[in-house]
This record gives sequence, C-alpha cells and structure tokens, in this order.
Amino acid sequence: MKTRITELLGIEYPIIQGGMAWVAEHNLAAAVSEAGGLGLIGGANAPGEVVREEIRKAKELTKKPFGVNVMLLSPHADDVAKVVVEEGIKVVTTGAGNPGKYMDMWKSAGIKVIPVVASVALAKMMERAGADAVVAEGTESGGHIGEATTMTLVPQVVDAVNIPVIAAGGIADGRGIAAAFMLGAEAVQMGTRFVVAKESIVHENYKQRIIKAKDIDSAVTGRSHGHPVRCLRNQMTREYTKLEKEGKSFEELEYLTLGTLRKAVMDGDVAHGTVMAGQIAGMVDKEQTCKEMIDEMMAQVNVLLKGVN
Ligand code: TUI
Repeated sequence: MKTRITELLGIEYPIIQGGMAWVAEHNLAAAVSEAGGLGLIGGANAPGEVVREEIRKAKELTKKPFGVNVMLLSPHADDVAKVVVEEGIKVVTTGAGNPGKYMDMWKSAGIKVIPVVASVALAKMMERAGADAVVAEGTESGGHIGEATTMTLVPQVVDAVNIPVIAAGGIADGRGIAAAFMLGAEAVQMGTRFVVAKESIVHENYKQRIIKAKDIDSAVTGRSHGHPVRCLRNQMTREYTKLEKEGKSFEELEYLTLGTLRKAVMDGDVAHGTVMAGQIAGMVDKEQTCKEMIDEMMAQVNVLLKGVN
C-alpha cells in the first residue's frame, strides 16, 4: 500500500507506532519497524545520553528505518534534539509543543520532521516551517491531548495543508485505519494497541488494565492547568480529580503525578500510577506480536478499501 508517507519514510505499511513515554523503547520500536511499520523511540523526559543508548540498541535489532519522538516539555529536549542528529536518525516526530527552534538543525541534517499537532493553526505553522508531514492527533489519544476529536481534526488539517497528514487518536484496527484514509490521512499513528504487544516491555499489570478496559474507562486529568492527560481511571485519577475540583494549584497536584507513569509502566502499580491509554483501550483485547497486529490490520484494510480510491 503506497502513500506519500510510505514513500517519504521508506516503509511497507502506513502504520507508525506512537512515541510513548517509558513504553516506546528499543524493543518495541525495532519490532514495529521489522514488521513493516515505523517504530519510534520515545524521548519523553529522558536525558540525551539515555536516548542515545536506546537508539544504538534499536540499531542492533533492526536495519529498517525507525524514528525518535522528542517530547518538547522535557527539560532535556535540547540535548535529545542534538542526539538525533549525531546518531543519524532519519525521522523525528515531536509532541506537546512547537518544535520551531529545532527545524533548521534537523532539516539541514536531512531528517524528516513530523510534528504532532492538535490544531489546524499549528499544522499550518509547521508546514510553513518546513515540516515534511504532520500527525493530527485527536483527543481520543492517551497521554497529553488537545481538544478536537480525530473525526473533526483530521479532515480540517488535510484541507489546510499540502503536506501529508497522519491520523492519530482512537485507531486500533483495520476499520480505524480505513476510516482515517477516508478522512484524507495517508497513514496512521497508533499507541494503545502497541502497548500490549508481546515485544512491549510494559508491566503485565498495565497490559491487563488495557486489555480489560471498557469503552468509557478513561479520564482526563490536568485540564484545569492546561496539561490535559488521558489515562485509565484508578485511585490516582479519582484523587487528582477531587483535588482539581477543589481548585488545588498545579504545584499542589504535581506530587500526585510525578514519576507515576514510571510506577505504572515499570512497577505495575496500576492503582496509584498513571496508566496512560487512549479511548480505544476498550477495543484492545489481546496481546500479539507487532507483526501479528500489523498483518491482521492490513488484511482488514485491504478488504475495506477494495475498490475505493
Ligand atoms: O505529546 C503527546 N502525548 C504525550 S506527551 C506525554 S509526557 C507528559 N506527561 C505529562 C504531562 C505532559 C506530558 C504523554 N503523552 N502527544 C502529542 C500532542 N501534542 N498532543 C497534543 C499536543 C500539542 C498540544 C499543544 C502540541 C502542541 C501544542 O501547542 C503548541 C504551541 O505551543 O502552540
């Protein structure tokens, strides 16, 4: 299946794995790339040297292209931005901000730059700044989110820019991919389904929370402070929401979330940790290899899009 994105990135299938904090490490990224998609290493809040190590380990596992996501709220974003250049990374996605200040450095290194956007305004700004594509990420996604849904955001971004658009948020099977194509997207980015992949190093408790989740099991914390984060409901979200309603400041609430993603992903504490996941978690019901997931989804897409062009 050829689109401007598969051509741009040199990949077989129009499927990109989200650059999820703590989750998107070298094993997962390499497995997705080996299966014909584009794997990403999530820089998240990690120091540059930790990301460099992850990149080097992924290179040992696959000769296929993979990328790095630079999380722009990270205190180490400047260092990670340099490390991707030094390590010869070919594709960079960015999240949670405007990557404008790194554009020149990355473009002159020949890197394909794909900012994740949650609005038409940022998509247009990124196109003007030289982005090669954008990921239009709807509020159905897990983690740090914007307000617009995938259904409304993707066609509006497609209409507003000439560069190819990748849809994200609420996509976890062939139907979602086919729907994204109908909206004008030329690839999809998926996170939640890959969290439960066999190759994912995420704690089994975290995987089981996603596998057992129902349609309305996620909640959004932090809206009142301008950092909305979608995760599965648990003791932590209930406490956070209660304190948020009482008008507690960002600083007062921060202690509840600091380090809590790590607690859930690595230690398996899914009661007090942050179990980031998208709204589609309710549909993700089995652990498979990345290859099984991608092959299954592409078979569905081929049936659904037969005769559509
Ligand atoms: O970045 C993500 N998802 C993430 S980052 C993350 S780590 C984190 N944890 C706790 C709090 C904050 C971050 C977990 N999940 N997705 C891409 C994304 N980018 N979603 C929304 C945005 C976005 C939002 C506003 C991008 C730009 C923006 O405004 C840019 C500007 O400055 O105009």
